[in-house]
Amino acid sequence: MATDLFTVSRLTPAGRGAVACLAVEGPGAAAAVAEEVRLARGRADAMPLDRPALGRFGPHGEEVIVVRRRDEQFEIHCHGGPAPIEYCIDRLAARGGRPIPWEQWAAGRATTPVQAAAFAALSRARTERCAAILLDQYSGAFDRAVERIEQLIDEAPAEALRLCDEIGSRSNLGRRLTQPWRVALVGRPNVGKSSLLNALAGFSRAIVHAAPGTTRDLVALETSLDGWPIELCDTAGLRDAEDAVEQAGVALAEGAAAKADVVVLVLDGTRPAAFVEEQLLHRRPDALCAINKCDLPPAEQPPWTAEAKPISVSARLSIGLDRLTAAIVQRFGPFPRPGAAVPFSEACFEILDRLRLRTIRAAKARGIHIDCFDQRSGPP
Ligand SMILES: Nc1nc2c(ncn2[C@@H]2O[C@H](COP(=O)(O)OP(=O)(O)OP(=O)(O)O)[C@@H](O)[C@H]2O)c(=O)[nH]1
Ligand SMILES: [Mg+2]
Repeated sequence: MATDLFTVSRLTPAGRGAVACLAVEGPGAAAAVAEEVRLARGRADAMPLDRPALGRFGPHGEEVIVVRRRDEQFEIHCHGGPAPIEYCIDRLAARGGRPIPWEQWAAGRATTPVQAAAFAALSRARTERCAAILLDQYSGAFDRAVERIEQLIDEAPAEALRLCDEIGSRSNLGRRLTQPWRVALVGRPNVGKSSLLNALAGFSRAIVHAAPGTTRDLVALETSLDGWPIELCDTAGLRDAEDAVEQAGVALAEGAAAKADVVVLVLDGTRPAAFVEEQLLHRRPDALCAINKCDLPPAEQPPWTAEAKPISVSARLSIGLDRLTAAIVQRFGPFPRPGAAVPFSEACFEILDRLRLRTIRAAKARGIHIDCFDQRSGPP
């Protein structure tokens, strides 16, 4: 039986990519590659480093490019479809290679677990802005901050705790580097929620119609606003519906509003405020209010109360969308300065929690009073 000598990892996504890259590394890699690949000239276990060579893999003669990176470290570039990839991996596995996921391959090269996690997260970054923040963490921003806090725990626990809190305040933002922020558009029927979704997205995704009650289901799309990944969700108009399907739609709308990071209550500027809108604001006092149809003459009593600072928009004419976008993005919190530590994974959150707890204990042991603790860490 073949023994576990080296690892084989597919570094490129599955699917019909033009070329797939396999990393073959560890004791026995050179011998296995030499057995499987016939090069145009010479043998793979005698190849010079970093010189790509054309070859044929296995009895089927899959056309490959082989690069030797170190003595026992190879890259094999084969066709990107699932069949050639599986063929190459299976044959190397039969020679003792252990297939591992690319995340594990990456973790083996990282200097810290946070760096490995940042590398994996980078592949799931939704926008350039998210990737830049994750790249900072990959380059050590979070690890350096942890080191600094550890230095401060005994000599300056209050400062250590302040740093924990400062970094912890970016946790939600950190979670959204690989998952979009959820923004829900809610409001009465016919106020223009679907029109606003389409206007913000820049294309027609949801049906718009003059008849109230047009949208019944949730209509979600992924987009980016000001460089942040957003899941924008259009919902059924809130009203006491008689029809069962519409009632189900209203229940879904309420669920979407409850789960959203930002709720945009869309109002119709040509009609006075309604009870259902006040109710929603009561439940989500943090909702942003967008008064739509500002291209039409306003109602005598605009649907508004002064405290909520409504934003006038026209979905039809794309007026006020920049202001609305800015207000939505502002709800995500301050953008971290370049190089700032941002916790982005459960492991980061746990590290922060542990540091916090250690700081509080250290302060207590030295009789230093620190008067703050949060729910994650619990009381000292
Ligand atoms: N003048 C004007 N009309 C608008 C504007 N936005 C939407 N409308 C019109 O308002 C009507 C309803 O628009 P929708 O976007 O379907 O409204 P909705 O809130 O999604 O409605 P429901 O799905 O029924 O809840 C349509 O006739 C739109 O053309 C706007 O900014 N200005
Ligand atoms: Mg609609």
